[in-house]
Amino acid sequence: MFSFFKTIKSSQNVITKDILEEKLLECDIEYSIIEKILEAVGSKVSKSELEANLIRFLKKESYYDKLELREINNKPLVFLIVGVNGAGKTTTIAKIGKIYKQNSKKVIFGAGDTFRAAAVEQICAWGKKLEIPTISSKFGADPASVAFDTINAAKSRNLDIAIIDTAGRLDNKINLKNELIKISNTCKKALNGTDFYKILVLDGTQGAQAINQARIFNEAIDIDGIVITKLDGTSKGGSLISIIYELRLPILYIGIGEGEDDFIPFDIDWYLKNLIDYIF
Ligand SMILES: Nc1nc2c(ncn2[C@@H]2O[C@H](COP(=O)(O)OP(=O)(O)OP(=O)(O)O)[C@@H](O)[C@H]2O)c(=O)[nH]1
Ligand SMILES: [Mg+2]
Repeated sequence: MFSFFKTIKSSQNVITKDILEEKLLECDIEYSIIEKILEAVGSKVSKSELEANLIRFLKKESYYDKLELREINNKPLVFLIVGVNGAGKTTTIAKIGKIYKQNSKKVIFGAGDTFRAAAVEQICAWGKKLEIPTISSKFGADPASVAFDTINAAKSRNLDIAIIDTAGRLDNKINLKNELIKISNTCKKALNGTDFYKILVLDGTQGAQAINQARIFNEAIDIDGIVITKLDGTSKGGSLISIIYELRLPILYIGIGEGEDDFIPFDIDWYLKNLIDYIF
């Protein structure tokens, strides 16, 4: 069973606030957030007290309880996958595709990253491995036109799910935003004005940087939900707390490896239990 925070259990019931702060820092939780979580506690903290404070902070103050992916019932159901270079977009597309395929849905991929050399080959290789068709164009082609073709192929073949890859360049904020808006508008046009999901992929080892990236993407195209990758093999699970608190967007899945099965739905209660079990 995957767990974020790996340690030898101390089985203590009460620890000092200083040790608790140290442990939370070790998990990569930002100090300003730790201060907020521990605002009301005394010099010694019990397991149940920490639990109550975390719940207050994450579920009430950040309204996480009310955050859910909005419902869209389109056919095809379209996912536009965005994020910076190397965040894990293409791998995430494979993982989402596999889940839908296992649920007997007919899936198609769109190779919308026409910018990075070998990006088209990478998604086509995933498509081949998972037996999911992939719509692609040549290197340097207009990504919006690939998105358009992918949605049209899904419509004409009566498929359920279309998942569209994008390039992750962030060298120029204005260009990135313009490109995102163009692809997003094109998807909407291909869907005759109906809705689709815009999913942001964030590298979970990037901390505050990931939050800044998310803001830029969210400003350009309203993001519906987040996937956080690379949470395997680190004790960095604590960065999720900042993401939850700062962005107030639903975290849908987390990536815990490079394979197509290394993907688990995110559940806030499970996450909090992991964190608390690490400390006590
Ligand atoms: N350990 C680990 N590696 C991951 C995870 N997700 C993706 N990767 C790896 O991270 C690297 C980048 O992943 P990609 O899926 O190619 O990322 P991308 O966002 O499509 O990158 P660009 O196409 O360059 O923008 C690859 O080596 C992946 O195998 C994860 O959850 N855990
Ligand atoms: Mg990619």
